[in-house]
Amino acid sequence: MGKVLSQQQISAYNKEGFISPIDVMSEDEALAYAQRLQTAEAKYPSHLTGVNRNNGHLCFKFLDELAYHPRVLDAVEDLLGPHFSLWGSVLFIKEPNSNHFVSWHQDATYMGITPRHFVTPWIALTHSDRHTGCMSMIPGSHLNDIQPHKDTYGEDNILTRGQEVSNVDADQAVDLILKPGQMSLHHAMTIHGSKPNLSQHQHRIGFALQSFMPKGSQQNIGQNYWSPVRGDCTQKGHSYLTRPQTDMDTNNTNERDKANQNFSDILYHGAKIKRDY
Ligand SMILES: O=C(O)CCC(=O)C(=O)O
Repeated sequence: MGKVLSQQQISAYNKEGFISPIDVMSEDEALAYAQRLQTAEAKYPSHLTGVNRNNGHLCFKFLDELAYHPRVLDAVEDLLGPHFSLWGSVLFIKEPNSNHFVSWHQDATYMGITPRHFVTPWIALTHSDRHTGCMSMIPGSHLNDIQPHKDTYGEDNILTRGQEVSNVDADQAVDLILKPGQMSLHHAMTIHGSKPNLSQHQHRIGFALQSFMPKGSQQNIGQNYWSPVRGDCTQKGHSYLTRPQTDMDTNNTNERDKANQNFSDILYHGAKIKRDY
């Protein structure tokens, strides 16, 4: 038994490449976070759209609280051990009745980080189910190597390049149904994707901590900018990002911009087209 995960859940993660659902907070608490997001979007509209849906935890307190939520970190520790850092975060928002989708992909493909044994918690702030476009995972796919990805730049695809693995047997996919306040955990090599939000009224909001990296992980394309999280995170050549004490302090937005430029340089490395997210 780990701090949060049972031995059975840890074994399932190793075998299938994901675990879901895991309770993090109450539904009311999660909806209060969704409300804080809405308030922040109204106050700072350009800071929570496009590229700025990345790394918001570096300049907004409510996203920092989620990134460092003890239940999330305890579950990550159960999988990675006591020493780990956070590379980045992404708000995956699908508006009601939108065509936005995520093609089948493996996170590790363009992140430039080795070894590829890192983990992403995806926290649901609203209902994430078949109707609203939940994530689906291909069990056991993390045990294979990186598959060829085709950059489609599909208009409604929310991945940077619209990168896609072909010939995925969708009949094998497992849908991760989450209530607000629950999370899933997936391995960097697991093939996953999600369909559009068919709901007329509900947003589907997920906050992905992408990803937590065990000590020893190395960035091979861009700068080594990291948020130290637990244990001894010091590594030669790494620079450390600062946590926000208040919302939108200039020092923190500068750090977010620096991290986002680095994100973009890495994720679009060698790409023919660069989009604004
Ligand atoms: O939110 C989604 O639908 C996809 C998210 C995703 O691909 C990820 O967190 O790795």
